[in-house]
Amino acid sequence: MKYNSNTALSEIGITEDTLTEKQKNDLVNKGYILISLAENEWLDRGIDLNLVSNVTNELIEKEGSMGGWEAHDHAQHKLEKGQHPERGAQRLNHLINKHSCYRKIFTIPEAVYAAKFLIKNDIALSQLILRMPFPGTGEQKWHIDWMPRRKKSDPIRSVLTSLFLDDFTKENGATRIVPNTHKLLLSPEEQGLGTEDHPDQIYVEAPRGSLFIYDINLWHCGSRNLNGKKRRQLNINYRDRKIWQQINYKKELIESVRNELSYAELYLLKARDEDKPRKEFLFRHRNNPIIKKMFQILWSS
Ligand SMILES: O=C(O)CCC(=O)C(=O)O
Repeated sequence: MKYNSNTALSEIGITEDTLTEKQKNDLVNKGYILISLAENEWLDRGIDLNLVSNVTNELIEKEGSMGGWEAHDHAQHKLEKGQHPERGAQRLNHLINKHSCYRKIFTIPEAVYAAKFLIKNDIALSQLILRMPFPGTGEQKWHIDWMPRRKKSDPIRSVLTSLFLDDFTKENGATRIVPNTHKLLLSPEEQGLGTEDHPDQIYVEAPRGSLFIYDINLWHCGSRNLNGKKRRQLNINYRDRKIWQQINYKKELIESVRNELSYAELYLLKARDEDKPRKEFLFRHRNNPIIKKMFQILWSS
């Protein structure tokens, strides 16, 4: 039998019961769920939130404006000028290579199950990143993180889980969302929205240790960090396995990390010997209209 995402999930111990029926219904109908876990529950899962938090702070300190550039090769001119990839926010990327405290984060069962459940096709991790808005700034325009669906039958290509490393409040820049917008066939940009308030918006306020899982078609944006308190989230982004990964794990994973990962974990990173490497030239030119169109056709087959 062909090894696929179901095989990998089952080897990692992820079952149909990973999410409740209500959580599954909410993902489909509202476009998101929020799950809060206490510090000791994370420890039981082998994830030490204190360690993750401290290591993340050290990386922020070390990388500064260099942080997060791994996935933004198309805008290298900004890197040369010492700019952050996103003005107003600290980013870090490729965390799996950077410390062992992140290794269990990309296989958090709820994140992986929700991705497979919504995407339906085989999945792979696109990237595991940090985002932290800087004091007094960090607001984003309303957006979705993929091309808008055009037909009701178009598949969901991507699912995002944010693990909150700090309490998220309206004052420190919690994510804003508009529930139920994941089924719309227009992006917020196409509706003319910028950073303004939306009448149906809510702020995703939740304690440190929470998981916010959402369909990437849900209208969302980072809000301004008003009170300057830290607001760090780790974003675990799974995509349809056919689609580009932001990080080419097959190429980038360092040997010592690769040796520690199971076959199922390597499968989820698309980094097994038998996984095809990302085509770097095409990836770099993925926004070229001809290449974009070509891949849209390929992915829809
Ligand atoms: O950090 C947040 O609250 C949302 C970030 C986001 O949507 C993005 O960077 O695309």
